[in-house]
Amino acid sequence: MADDATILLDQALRDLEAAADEPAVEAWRIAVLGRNGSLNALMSRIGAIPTDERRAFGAAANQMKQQMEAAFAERNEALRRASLERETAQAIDVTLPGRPLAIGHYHPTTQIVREISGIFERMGFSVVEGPEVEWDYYNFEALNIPKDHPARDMWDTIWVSPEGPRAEKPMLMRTHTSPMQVRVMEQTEPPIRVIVPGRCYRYEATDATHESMFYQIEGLAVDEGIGLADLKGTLYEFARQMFGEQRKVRFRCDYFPFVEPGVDMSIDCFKCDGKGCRTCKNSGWIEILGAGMVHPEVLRRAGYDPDRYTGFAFGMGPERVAMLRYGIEDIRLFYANDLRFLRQF
Ligand code: YSA
Repeated sequence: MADDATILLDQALRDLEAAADEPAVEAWRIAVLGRNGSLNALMSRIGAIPTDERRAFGAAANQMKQQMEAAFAERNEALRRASLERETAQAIDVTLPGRPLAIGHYHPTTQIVREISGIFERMGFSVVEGPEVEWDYYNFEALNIPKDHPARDMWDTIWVSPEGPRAEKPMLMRTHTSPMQVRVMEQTEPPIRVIVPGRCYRYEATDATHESMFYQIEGLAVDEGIGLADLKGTLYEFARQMFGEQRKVRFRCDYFPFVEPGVDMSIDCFKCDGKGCRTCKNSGWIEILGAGMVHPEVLRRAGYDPDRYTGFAFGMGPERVAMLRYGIEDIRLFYANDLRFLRQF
C-alpha cells in the first residue's frame, strides 16, 4: 500500500511537470486531486489496511495530498508567469529604437506671407485681417466700381448670394483684399499704415500664374502729404529686401478704378532671365502687384477729406513672389497637396 502511494506520488509529480499549459494542468488536477481522482481512489482503500497501520497511512496520505496541492499551485503560477512574459515580450521590445515622429512645417505660402509681412512691419506697417466672404459694397461699390461698370469684368467673381449680383445685398467670395482698405479707413483715423494678408477667390481659368484660390497682401498708407514717390520708394525697398539688388523691377501704368494714377509692378522672370518663356508668358516679366494712389472718391466715401489726406495702396500676390524667390514654375503646385513639392520648403 505504501509502495502504491509512493508510485502514485512520483507519477503524479512527473505528469504535472509534463503538463505544458494551463488546460493540461487543470486536467491533471481533475485526474489526481478531483473527487474521482487517483488520490481519492488510493484513500478509499484505507478499509483494507490493518487497523494499527491506518493512522500512519492516513497521516502519510494527507501529507502526500498537501505535497500534490502545493506542486499544483506552483506549476500553475509558473505557467501563468511564463505566458505573461511571452505576451509582454511580444507587445514591447524595449530594445527597439523609437519610431521617428514626422515633424511638419509651415506651408510655403504661410512662410512667404510671414516673410513679406516682416519686411513691411519693419517699415512701420501693422498687420490686420478681414473677411473672406464679403459684401458687394466693400468688394466693388466702395472701391469706385458701381453695378454694371465694365471694370467688374477684371474680377471673375464667385457669388455667395444665389441671385448673384442681382441680389438686394449681394455677397461674394472676395476677389481681392482691397475691400479691407475701406473697412480700415471707416474704423481708423489717419495716419494709417497697414498690410492685410489673406485668401482671395476668382472664377478663374487656371494657368501657370493663375489659381482660383490664392493669397494677396494689401498695403495701405494714408496721411497728409503722401505721394507716388512714397509708393515707389516703399515697393523698391520691399523688392530689394526680398529679391536682392540685382533683380530688375518694372513699374507700368495700369488701371484700377480705386486709384489715380494706377500702376503695376513686375520682376524680371527667374526662369528665362527676361528672355521669355512659358512661366512669364513670353513677356520676360512676372507681375507681382497692382498699386496706385488711393482715388479721392474712395477717401471721401470712407469719410476722409481728400484735399487734406492722400494715400497709396497696393495688392500683391505672395505665391508669385514665392515663385520668383524659389524658382517655382507653376502656381498650381502650391495647392495640389503633393508632399514631394511641399517638403522642399
Ligand atoms: C491695385 C491698386 C490698389 O490701390 C490696391 C490693390 C490693387 C490690386 C487689385 N486689388 C488687384 O486685385 N489687382 S490684380 O487683379 O492685378 O491682382 C493683384 C495681384 O494679385 C497680381 O499682381 C497677382 O500677383 C495676384 N493675383 C491676381 N490674380 C491671381 C493672382 N495670383 C494668383 N492667381 C490669380 N488668379
